[in-house]
Amino acid sequence: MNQAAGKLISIEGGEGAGKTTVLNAVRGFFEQRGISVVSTREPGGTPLGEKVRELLLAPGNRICAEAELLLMFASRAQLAAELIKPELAQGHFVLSDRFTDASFAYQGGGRGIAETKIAELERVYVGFKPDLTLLLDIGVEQGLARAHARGQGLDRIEQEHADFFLKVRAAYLSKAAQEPERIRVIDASQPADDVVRQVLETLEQWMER
Ligand code: T5A
Repeated sequence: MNQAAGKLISIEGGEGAGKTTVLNAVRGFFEQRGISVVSTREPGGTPLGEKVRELLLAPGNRICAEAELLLMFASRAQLAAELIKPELAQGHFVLSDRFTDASFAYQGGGRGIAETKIAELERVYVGFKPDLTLLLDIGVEQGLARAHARGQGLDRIEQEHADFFLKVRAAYLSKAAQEPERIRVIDASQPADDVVRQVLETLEQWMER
């Protein structure tokens, strides 16, 4: 791999998949190899994006599917312009807690917006995909149980029905099947140490390509 080139790595998964633990492990993996990593998240990651995130996640806000999709992309366009593109241009690695695949899964699979519409927004307003995506796959019940066990209350999207999350999971797995080189599926139902082990093996393999 050309170490001088910046790379974007995203971490995806349903609710309670364990992205936070994995994000820390991925950051550690690169830092141990002397590669500086900038972490960010979606929606959010910039001052504007964090305001959009509050709008999107506040329980009780009434947001139609199309507005939800466009707000996700507003946050993403700002993040791409303000942080991701400049960091990649400097040869840095960017680690993002979710990116456009989440829109395909949640607004596409979950809300039923056509994949072609989301792909068009991706093409016109983002213009790039992550170099590597780690998809933390977990059964919906198990993931929601973890999210509930955090005891922090549920945000607007977490309050959706199980059926919504079943569609989200199916859409993620379908995208991974379409792009198996970029999207690596990790079995996130395992204890945290085992999940991290799978992630580190995947990263080692990816770095050696
Ligand atoms: N969204 C986002 C869209 O709809 N479209 C989009 O385009 C984008 C970008 C916010 C929401 O926005 C939606 C998706 C989301 O609904 P978010 O901030 O990523 O996105 O919100 P969440 O997915 O809700 O993030 P969580 O913090 O809930 O999930 P994590 O990070 O996957 O879970 P984490 O790491 O906090 O773990 C949850 C709990 O499980 C435990 C942890 O300790 C924690 O208590 N845990 C484990 N327990 C047992 N075994 C393991 N292996 C464990 N790993 C973690």
